[in-house]
Amino acid sequence: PRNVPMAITTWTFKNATLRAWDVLSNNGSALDAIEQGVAVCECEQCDGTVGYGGSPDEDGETTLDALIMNGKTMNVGAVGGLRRVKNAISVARHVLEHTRHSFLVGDQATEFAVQMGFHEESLTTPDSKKMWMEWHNAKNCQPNFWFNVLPDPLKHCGPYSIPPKGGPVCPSTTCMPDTTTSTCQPPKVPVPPPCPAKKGFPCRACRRAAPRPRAPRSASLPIDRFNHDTIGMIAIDRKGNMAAGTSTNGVKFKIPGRIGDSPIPGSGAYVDNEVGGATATGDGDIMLRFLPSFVAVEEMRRGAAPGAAAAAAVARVARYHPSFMGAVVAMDRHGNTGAACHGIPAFPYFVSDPGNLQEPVQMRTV
Ligand code: SD4
Repeated sequence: PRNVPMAITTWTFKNATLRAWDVLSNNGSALDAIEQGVAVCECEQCDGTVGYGGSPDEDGETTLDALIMNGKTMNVGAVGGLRRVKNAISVARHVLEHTRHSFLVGDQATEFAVQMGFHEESLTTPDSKKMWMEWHNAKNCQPNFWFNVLPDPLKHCGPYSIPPKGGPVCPSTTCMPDTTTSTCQPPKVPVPPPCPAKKGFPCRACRRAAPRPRAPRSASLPIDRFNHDTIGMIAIDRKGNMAAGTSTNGVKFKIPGRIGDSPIPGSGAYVDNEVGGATATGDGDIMLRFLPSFVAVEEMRRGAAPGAAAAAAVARVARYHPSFMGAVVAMDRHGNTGAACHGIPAFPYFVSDPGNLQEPVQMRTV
């Protein structure tokens, strides 16, 4: 192996990379480097998009997603929608090492964390409260209902093509055949009552008063896009063992319960000692459908260099979603690194520099 040990991190998260480097250069394991490096960002609330006090959901709560993967055993520990516990990456490591499972979510992930000795506390801060209040007041209730739903969700219904006996075959499960007129009709969804525009009215209660029309699969959320700065990290230690991990508080004003790409193995990160690792950041609702980290690792398995592998993974997503925003970083088992991005002017990432004791980590850009 050439550039070993080595760590690589998404975005400008220098302190996290320095911590990982510290662990690795003191003969620590790749798993420890990932856990401790990522934990730095969780404590520092890197860019407000990692850790507590950032990206409140529609209800104002911050929840955390994290993943850690061991490239030697191909085992995974992950948490999704973790509530009221700050150390998401460490809880994920506990899932990895103290359970036979891979992924715990929501309140039960919290319960597990508490049983493991983690401290339970609110993840809301004055900043996240203010951010949520401003958003909430600006929406004035009614638009809030529709906030995460595409306009005209029912327009999906189109005309049927072959009218068989007994009524038309309708093109989607949301369309109902009308045998009298031989047309496809949208289902009769009760129109949500407008919320009274009263200050402080609980929008969520209003939203629940009527069923939420389902957004079509192609929905791209009209949210404040690219509030995306998940930390993703890949490390290789002196023994040649590799690990990868991610941690994020997701996207701002998401529907409570939404989980993005970051904690999904193969999507947020993936690593295999025999090949290398990759991690992704960006528009998680789209990216998770394409498992870009898995794709990048498999590209490297087929012989691609890390940069080309990352580019192939990004290109796969872009083929279907030309306006998506995201990036993939990759590192092979020899410590060679590369990255690719799409839909953003530039994507910075940090790489440790084993040969340079003065500046042990360096920022690069694609
Ligand atoms: C998500 N992918 O939850 C995460 C957010 C993110 O950079 O940026 N990633 O969609």
